[in-house]
Amino acid sequence: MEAKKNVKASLIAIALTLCTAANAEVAQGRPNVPEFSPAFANQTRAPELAEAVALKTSVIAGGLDRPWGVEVLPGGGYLVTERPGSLRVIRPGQAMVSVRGLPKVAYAGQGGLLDVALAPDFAQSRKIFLSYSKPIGNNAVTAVAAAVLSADMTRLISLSDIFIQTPAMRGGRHFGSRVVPDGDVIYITTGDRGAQTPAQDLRGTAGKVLRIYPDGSVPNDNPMVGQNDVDAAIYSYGHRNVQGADLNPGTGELWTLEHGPAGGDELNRIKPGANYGWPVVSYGENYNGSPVGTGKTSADGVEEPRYYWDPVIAPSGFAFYEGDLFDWQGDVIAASLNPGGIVRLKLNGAQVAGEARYLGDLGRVRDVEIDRDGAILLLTDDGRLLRVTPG
Ligand SMILES: [Ca+2]
Repeated sequence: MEAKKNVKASLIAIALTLCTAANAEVAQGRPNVPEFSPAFANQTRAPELAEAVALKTSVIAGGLDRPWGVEVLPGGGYLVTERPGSLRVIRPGQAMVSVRGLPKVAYAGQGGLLDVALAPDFAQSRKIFLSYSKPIGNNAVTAVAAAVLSADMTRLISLSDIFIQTPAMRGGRHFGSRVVPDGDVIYITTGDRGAQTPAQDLRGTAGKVLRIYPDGSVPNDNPMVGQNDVDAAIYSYGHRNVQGADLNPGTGELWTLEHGPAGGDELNRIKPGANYGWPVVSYGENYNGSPVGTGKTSADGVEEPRYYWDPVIAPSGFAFYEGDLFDWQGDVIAASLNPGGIVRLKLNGAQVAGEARYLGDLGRVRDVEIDRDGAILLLTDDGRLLRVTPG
């Protein structure tokens, strides 16, 4: 009887251990701000996704100079930006082409040529969008140019700026940015230029998500149209430095990733007109250990991040997975600059259900895209364009 009881107790102990293991978070460092707690379950340190995954990486191209953004061409091949100011056409088995006619960029600090995006009708129009830090006197701004890529893909035609951030500021920090076309409109993400307060100033476009037409004009149904002393291109505000953005394939909504300070990287679901809190509230603290803003994580009228990281993953680009090679439909696949590799989040509606991290040995990953066959494309800071497939 006693022995039977002990067996039962052991089984319960084993079951509890398995339970604990199944609910354990991804291995990571101690939080910068241990006194902060999430606003809802799984807003941070969600259970580690348990399934065994083997990944194979293959190199499409190497020797790139600080690559930043990648797009898949509908006819095969890739467009890759290099932050010093080059746009490359990469086609397997062919020599890399450097596209002529690029805008002059302010290549300093985090600035330079940033994202590239294809217009939804690229196959017919050959229109592309480039975001970059634009020099204005001794200052710089985040700007977005539209251009037509010549049929032979050697030069840009009819290059013109369709967005120029205001105000122009000094320094090389926090330019964002990503460009996400969505039907007739495009979303542009920016950063606070390291100055914090511009993110809450609705007269300017630093620290915002913007929504404009491809000709630069503002849609009549933007959330702040008709308000005084407000830039009507603003779609959401209170962002620190947004370097990841994609459309959720399940809902069509824009989701973003932004860099926090020490702790407080955020995954956000973007709602029109909403305030995302920076620099009033944050799940992180300033690098010198002082509190951000009110020192609180939440405030009335501020949207909660759908997920946050402390310590940070330093997220750059991300893509929602859509494809047939992985059973990861609708998962967030994010580039991590630190600790590096990629971070996967499984969603359950607008909540995170689990987190996993892969390929940390790649070091700093700058952008993520999904290839035509469902492979995951990665750009690394050390100059490689990689394809990731099941191992
Ligand atoms: Ca926030």
